[in-house]
Amino acid sequence: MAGTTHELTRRAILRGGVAGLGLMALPGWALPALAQDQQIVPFTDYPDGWKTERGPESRLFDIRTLDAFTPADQFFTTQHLGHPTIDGAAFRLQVTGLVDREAALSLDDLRGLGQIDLDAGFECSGNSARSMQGLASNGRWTGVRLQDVLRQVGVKPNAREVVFFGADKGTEEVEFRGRTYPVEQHYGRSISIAQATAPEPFLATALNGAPLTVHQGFPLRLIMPGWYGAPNVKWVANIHVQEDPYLGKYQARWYRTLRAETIGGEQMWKETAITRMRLKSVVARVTRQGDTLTAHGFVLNDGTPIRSVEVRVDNGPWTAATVAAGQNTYAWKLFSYNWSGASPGEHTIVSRATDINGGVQPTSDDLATKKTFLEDNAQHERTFMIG
Ligand SMILES: Nc1nc2c(c(=O)[nH]1)N[C@H]1C(S)=C(S)[C@@H](COP(=O)(O)O)O[C@H]1N2
Ligand SMILES: [Mo]
Repeated sequence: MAGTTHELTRRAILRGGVAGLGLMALPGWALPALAQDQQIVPFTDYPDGWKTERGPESRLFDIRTLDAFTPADQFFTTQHLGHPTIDGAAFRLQVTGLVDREAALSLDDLRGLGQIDLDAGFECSGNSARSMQGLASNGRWTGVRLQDVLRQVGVKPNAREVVFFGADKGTEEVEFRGRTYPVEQHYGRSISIAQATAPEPFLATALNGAPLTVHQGFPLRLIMPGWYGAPNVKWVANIHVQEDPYLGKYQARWYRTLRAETIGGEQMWKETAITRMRLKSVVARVTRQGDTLTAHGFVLNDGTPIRSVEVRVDNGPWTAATVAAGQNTYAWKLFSYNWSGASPGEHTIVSRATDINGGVQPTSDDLATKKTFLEDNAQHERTFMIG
């Protein structure tokens, strides 16, 4: 396989690790620091010149530095309309539409509703082998439950849909029957009233114990635990409750998947919205200590408990990896796998996850009836070099 051998230094691993989280307590299942006689085994599948920085506002996470939590300055980041600048002291979250009492809530008002922590990871629905799975990260978020905000303002009986508008906006060409209309639009996403009043949706003000960075949506972002990145609206400025479905570009057109499904014995083509994450596991890092090799990786999904992760080296048998117990429902789940006896030269490694409902991570062949590129949760074979 072509490509340069990417060196990842011991220092980069330590820098990327939990050490960066300051006072945060280490969870029992955090990855251990490298031992003195343990080396990083280089992957050979990174394209030439691969780097994490994609521009001032866009970054991939280098999954070789995988740990329980992704430091804020390494958290992957992307958006469509650039970064808005928001003064946290003057900030007011507008809550409007079909509510009993429209409100303008300061950050202190929000904190007063009761703060909790939530461990949640997510990936961009466009994440795949093409970006070396770097559009994924995991964080500890602090904030308030959306249901507590909605209870505060009171939701009217005819409310059906809750729309989240970011402060970010730009001129968009809205296409309609062959013509385009340039209008200024905010990034907007919606969820149903049933989804919005469930316990999970979360308005975060902090990541890993510090206020949100502008990249992650300062001062307020929505976290939909177990969902892809797009619904996790950053810089939330307005929550608007309405009866009609919201059909904005980033809800109704930009984040869709076209795939075949067998319905009543017939193949039907369905376009579905990007919501819950599909089951994915990835081998992120391989280390070596004497004759023992260890692979580490992560699993992301919608929070359904994981039954197993299996690893296959050099097209041998699928063998069970260890998924540590007690990892939080919506966090990414770390797994590890040990083996020995690897000969010098290039090798392959791939993982596949299975959930407790028997859902198995697909191969890329299994995804042949998925025509659009989002939601690519295919097994991702990696190559690495033993010197
Ligand atoms: N306001 C706003 N929120 C947004 C976006 C955006 O363009 N504007 N992009 C979404 C997409 S597509 C992704 S993948 C995630 C990325 O979040 P991150 O930058 O914290 O990783 O933000 C989501 N939230
Ligand atoms: Mo995304």
